[in-house]
Amino acid sequence: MEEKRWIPTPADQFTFGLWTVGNRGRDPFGDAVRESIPPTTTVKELSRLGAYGVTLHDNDLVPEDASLAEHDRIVKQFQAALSDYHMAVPMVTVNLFYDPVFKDGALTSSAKPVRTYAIEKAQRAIDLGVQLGARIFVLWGGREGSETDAARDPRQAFSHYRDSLNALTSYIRGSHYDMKIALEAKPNEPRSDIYLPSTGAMLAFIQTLDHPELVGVNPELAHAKMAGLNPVHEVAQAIDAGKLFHIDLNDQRIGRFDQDLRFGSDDLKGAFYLVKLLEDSHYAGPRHFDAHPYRTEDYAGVWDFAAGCMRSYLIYRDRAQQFARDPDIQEMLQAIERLNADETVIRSAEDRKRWGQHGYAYEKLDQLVNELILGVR
Ligand code: GCO
Ligand code: MN
Ligand code: MN
Repeated sequence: MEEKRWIPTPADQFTFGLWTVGNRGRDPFGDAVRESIPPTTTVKELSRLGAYGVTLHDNDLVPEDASLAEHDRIVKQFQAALSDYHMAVPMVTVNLFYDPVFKDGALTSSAKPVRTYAIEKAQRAIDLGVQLGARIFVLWGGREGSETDAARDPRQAFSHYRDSLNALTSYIRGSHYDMKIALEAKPNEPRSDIYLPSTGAMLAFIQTLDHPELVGVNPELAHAKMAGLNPVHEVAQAIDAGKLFHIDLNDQRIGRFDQDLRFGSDDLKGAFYLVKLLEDSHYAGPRHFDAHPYRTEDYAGVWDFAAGCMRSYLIYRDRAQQFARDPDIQEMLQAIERLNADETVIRSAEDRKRWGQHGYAYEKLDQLVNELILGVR
């Protein structure tokens, strides 16, 4: 009976990057364990599982050195698959990190030729996105960082970053595109330190741009955790600023390399509060999974991974709704609210003592929520 609620449909707006299910399991210590999946197959399989759409880097679809004719053929074939399987492309991004040309940065490179090439590559990726119907352009600056600060005054990197982003928003405006940019922060990896390492840093930086209204953020859960931060608070700050343009859902243990684990697979409580936040705030954008199947998996495991991300989201959403209905939890929340609504002004030592001594009963509340998440309530 209840199972029915956990079957994804396009209305849930679940999306996956072509590079996520298509990840071949290569890591710094071992080679690929799976063949690449043709983008049209990904579209078909994800649609079968109930996803709403796919996202892509320019080069996930079209090889960098493709001729114009090849480019058109590949895009046409992909569009046909999208239409056959009723799949959308709400977001595209650009690969400014793989090619050795970007080894010392792309949009922040101190070399003008590299910066110009990066800006033009991003503009072509924006064009491709518009062609596919995308309205969000994610920018993750994987190479925008350093190993040694002897190489560059970081202030110069910010200034190049700003000029490059201004060039992109001016391109979007000049082309009359309905497209917004979402910046994605990550503290490190692949570089020792990446500039603008957190969503908060990006939110501040956006205000210094020519067109801040065209630029928001794409927080990724794993990246906040890599920095030892609470992703729920990061996302909440982005919502508060009206800047949550997109989101990358996955999972991560604090203190590790970028694990890109299946959404909701590791930190059950964190996933619950994140889904609750997105639902409570009526976040209307796609629920985008940016994660990788374990390296141990074959193709069956890849689709188990994708189905697991979506199913987990729906279960957490269900639990969030149950939180709002649970009489014991709600009674406790009301009691806290009554306590906090006290209008007395704290003036005397006695008043302070009273506030200092009363208990908030969060131990009990947290235990109730844990039991709800564990499915025993
Ligand atoms: C990572 C990043 C990427 C970006 C993607 C979009 O850590 O590898 O999360 O997956 O999200 O490249 O540009
Ligand atoms: Mn990541
Ligand atoms: Mn990401």
